[in-house]
Amino acid sequence: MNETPCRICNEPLVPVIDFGRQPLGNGFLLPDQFEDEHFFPMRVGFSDKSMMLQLIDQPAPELMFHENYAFLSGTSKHMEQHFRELAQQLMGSKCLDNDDPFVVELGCNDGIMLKNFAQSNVRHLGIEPAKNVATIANGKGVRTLSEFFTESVAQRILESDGQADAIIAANVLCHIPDIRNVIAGIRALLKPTGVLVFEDPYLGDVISKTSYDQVYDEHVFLFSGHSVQYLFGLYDMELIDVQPQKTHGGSMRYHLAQTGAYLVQESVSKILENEKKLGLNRASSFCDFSRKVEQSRVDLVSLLQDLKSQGKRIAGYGATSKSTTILNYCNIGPDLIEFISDTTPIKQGKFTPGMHIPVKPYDTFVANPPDYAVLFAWNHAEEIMAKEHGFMEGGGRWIVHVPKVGVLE
Ligand code: JHZ
Repeated sequence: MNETPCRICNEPLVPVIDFGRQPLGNGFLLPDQFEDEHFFPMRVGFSDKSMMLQLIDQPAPELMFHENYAFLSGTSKHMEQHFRELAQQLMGSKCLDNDDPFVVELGCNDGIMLKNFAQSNVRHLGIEPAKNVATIANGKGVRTLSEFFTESVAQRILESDGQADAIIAANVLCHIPDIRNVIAGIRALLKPTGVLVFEDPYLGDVISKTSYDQVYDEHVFLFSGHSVQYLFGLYDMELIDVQPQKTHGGSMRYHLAQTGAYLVQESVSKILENEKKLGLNRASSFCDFSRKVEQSRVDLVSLLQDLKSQGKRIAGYGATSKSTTILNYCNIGPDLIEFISDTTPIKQGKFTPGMHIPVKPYDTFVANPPDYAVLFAWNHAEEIMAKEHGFMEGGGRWIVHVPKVGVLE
């Protein structure tokens, strides 16, 4: 047993996997910052009581989310569409069916979702701790406060705007270590008929696809129906619906409300039943996952070394936060991967966290295509394949690591 207690139930955590020393997932940096780079021991633990898979240690939030935060949601066309559809679904839902609905989004990033509410003149408020990203959202006409959402921020919003009909959080709650304080704030801010809709990478997909790259500093929790039900039950809230999503390599959209306020959909019992079969509610089930992760590392490193020994040039596609875990856990550096192409200007010209592989603009990939490209942005595969015919026609090949390491034919 490890001594760090569960952030939800305070019981000791059972360590299930150790990824070793890891840097910040989005800590892209310049050579003069190499020496002071921040590392932390990335171990994952599980509590049989709260059924929550979580990081045992996590760097301070201020180290991860600040005025130079590197990830912008709007870099994917598919994600734009995904959030437009979610906004439309919510605008037609029962909880917003009144004269002056009010919607709050936690971690609204660059306003990718709330801009849809802003364009429809729905009263809204975004909360985004990363200042540079909040400025972009405000620039799009999305009313955004730049701070971390807490119970006391919820009180301030209550005084200025009143209770919310819906609170949304997409790829946000799994980042927050002090989640209990945030849920207390959500509970206070929501109307009795209000609904919380949030989505995050789903533990069931991570386990079934061995997508261990979903574990990095920012993702302190990997949720399941079981852990979400336990956690919100502490605040007299219940799961009323769940909807699996394709985004981020397999996510789950959870709908929650005050206990008894809404009819609970059948989807909830179905997902819980399925999770029991997969063993997502027991620490002992993660031994097999841990073995598969280790095998994935061996397979990826030997594939890259083999190609390199044949004189092939290898690059990466998408300097994702997820790739930070892969590169550091597998100890893959510039000797194996020449550069990683990424469309996000703030990452370009910098080096990847920990392994210091150069990040280059997409033009470099087009002008000087490698023989092989590791698809680090594998969760955007559909969108990327649709626009990258030229790479394969020119003889280029994709290397994937999810669900199994291999070369796409
Ligand atoms: P992408 C981030 O994770 C961080 P990441 C965060 N912690 C989280 O939870 C999820 O997002 C939501 C580039 N790209 O979406 C853009 C191309 O270069 O997998 C991005 O840098 N060309 C908040 O970083 C990266 O790849 C393209 O055609 O793992 C994709 O990052 C496309 C589509 C993307 O999230």
